[in-house]
Amino acid sequence: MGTVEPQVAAGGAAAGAQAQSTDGFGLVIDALKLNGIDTIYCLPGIPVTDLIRKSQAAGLRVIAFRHEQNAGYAASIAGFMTGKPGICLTVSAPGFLNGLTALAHATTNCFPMILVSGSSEREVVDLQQGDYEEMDQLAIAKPLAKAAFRVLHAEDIGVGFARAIRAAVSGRPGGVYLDLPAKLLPQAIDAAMGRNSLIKVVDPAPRQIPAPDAVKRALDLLKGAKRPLILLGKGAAYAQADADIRALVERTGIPYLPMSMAKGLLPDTHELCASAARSFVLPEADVVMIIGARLNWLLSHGKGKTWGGKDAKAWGGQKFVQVDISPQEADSNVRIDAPVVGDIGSCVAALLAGMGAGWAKPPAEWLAAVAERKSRNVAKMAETLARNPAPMNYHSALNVVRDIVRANPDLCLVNEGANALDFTRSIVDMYQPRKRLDVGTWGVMGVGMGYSIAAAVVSGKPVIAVEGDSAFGFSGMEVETICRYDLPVCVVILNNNGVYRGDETNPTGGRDPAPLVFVKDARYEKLMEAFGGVGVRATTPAELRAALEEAIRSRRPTLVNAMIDETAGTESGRITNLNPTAKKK
Ligand code: ADP
Ligand code: TZD
Repeated sequence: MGTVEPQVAAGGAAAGAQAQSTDGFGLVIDALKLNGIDTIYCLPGIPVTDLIRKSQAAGLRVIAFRHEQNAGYAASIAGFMTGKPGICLTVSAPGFLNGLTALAHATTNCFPMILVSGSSEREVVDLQQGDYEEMDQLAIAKPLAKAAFRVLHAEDIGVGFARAIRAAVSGRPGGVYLDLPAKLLPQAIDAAMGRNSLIKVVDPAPRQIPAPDAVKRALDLLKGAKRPLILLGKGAAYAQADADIRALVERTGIPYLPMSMAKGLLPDTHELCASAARSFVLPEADVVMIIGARLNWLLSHGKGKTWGGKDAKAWGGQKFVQVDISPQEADSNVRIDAPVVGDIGSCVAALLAGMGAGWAKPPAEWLAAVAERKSRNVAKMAETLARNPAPMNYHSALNVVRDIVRANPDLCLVNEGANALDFTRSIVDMYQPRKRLDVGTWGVMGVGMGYSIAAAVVSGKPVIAVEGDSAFGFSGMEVETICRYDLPVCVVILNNNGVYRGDETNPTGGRDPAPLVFVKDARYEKLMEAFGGVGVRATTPAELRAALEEAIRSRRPTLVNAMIDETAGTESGRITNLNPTAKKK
């Protein structure tokens, strides 16, 4: 078992008379280590303070946050980046609830994560007698988690973690809740018995091989296509089948569109990348192969005008191949003509094998039409990026970030906001897989600092977080955590003085500000300085560039307050159509 001493577990009971025993603390730590989990994202307090201390003493990397939601988001994205469940550890009731948003987020985004929360005494909770931080946490977590478990006896800790790990990473990954009542942790048991009770999970995410007839059906459909398209989602990025996915795209010669977090799976500058022709290829394609993406709102549910349908609900006439590990995903929005169910690595390998030699590339007219549309849009974008207005706007600021990422393709780019999100996604090219980390399926605000911290911890590489000023506010206090752990995170706030934009006024003329605006010219950079990091206020692209270059060179925690034209944004960014009341501005 490696980490377990001959007599007593790592965090276990004291030496001497009790040398033959271990306890719940030690078993939790050993269960994690035994399964290759080396980091926990947490916030201490009753009843987990000692568990956190002992975890650090036993050699786990312990990252302690200022708010559990951020620790939870960190765990969720660590799960996405590594394929191992990210661990978030919290106290009971309110700490648990703070972590729960991130657990639900992990489940929604198919990220493997385990929320481990201490809880108060079952006897008191079940009789509702008013214990300290009393709450039936297991019942509350269940509908939001892929699975939820409670461990009552120290000898079951091994099983509890094994089940949680399997549930988090097997099949479609998701968030798992593990409830550890306060009384469990100090429970002493015989050390040998404890050791034997631990489980090293064998093959936690077993390969799921697709059926040969399903693979053939998919290939037949693709073969007959005149205008084929491949859609890569974050499931494809998660699967870590990077080389095979690239080979599939290149050998078929089919243009592809990456979803936001699949950017960089192949470099965005790849000649078959059709991002710059998105609004052309979606309605024009006749066969679309979706790999690790869902036809949810982000893809207009596979129908409507985006797909060439004659109205909002109409089918555009495309045929779909869908490669996914979840057999229930097909037909969720439109008919899937060729579902291929299995893990993406196995499915893509089977598709490559099934293609054989002599696969004909798509018709030249299709490739030429895509290329033509692409180059037109790229030229238009280049023109916009070359402008240098005063004050800065999204384009002139993001043109700098784009250059920095091109020069440092292994850095992680965290991104949230509305306009700050949409413009960054379309302007900043990504070159490597799993480097773009953003708001995901919910379009949630608040992931920024938790993601940045985990990205720095997991990758050891610099992180740039491009944040709307509203988005930053949800997790901004974690700049202290960034400074405390001295992480190479550079936060860039695209500051337009408000939510979406900063120029609204109170229509009554009263003293209160309009609900979408913030304090004008807020000095966010001072927040970073307060904890010993570097703060920069940038009003020009040149100042922004210098600050970013220095942050990457020095690896010091940095916050650049990039002042943007307060009239530059659009309400709800690109999803104004989903906002029932937005005026198109
Ligand atoms: P995006 O937001 O990028 O469009 P989604 O989160 O909607 O992506 O979809 C991801 C899909 O990938 C989910 O349907 C999930 O079941 C699937 N998936 C995740 N991991 C794997 C895997 N290893 N193999 C196959 N499918 C996977
Ligand atoms: N709360 C949560 C948790 N998630 C959300 N998505 C929202 C509220 C609503 N919302 C958005 O969808 S974007 C956004 C909010 C509040 C902030 C947009 O302002 P910003 O970015 O300053 O972050 P831009 O660049 O000014 O648009």
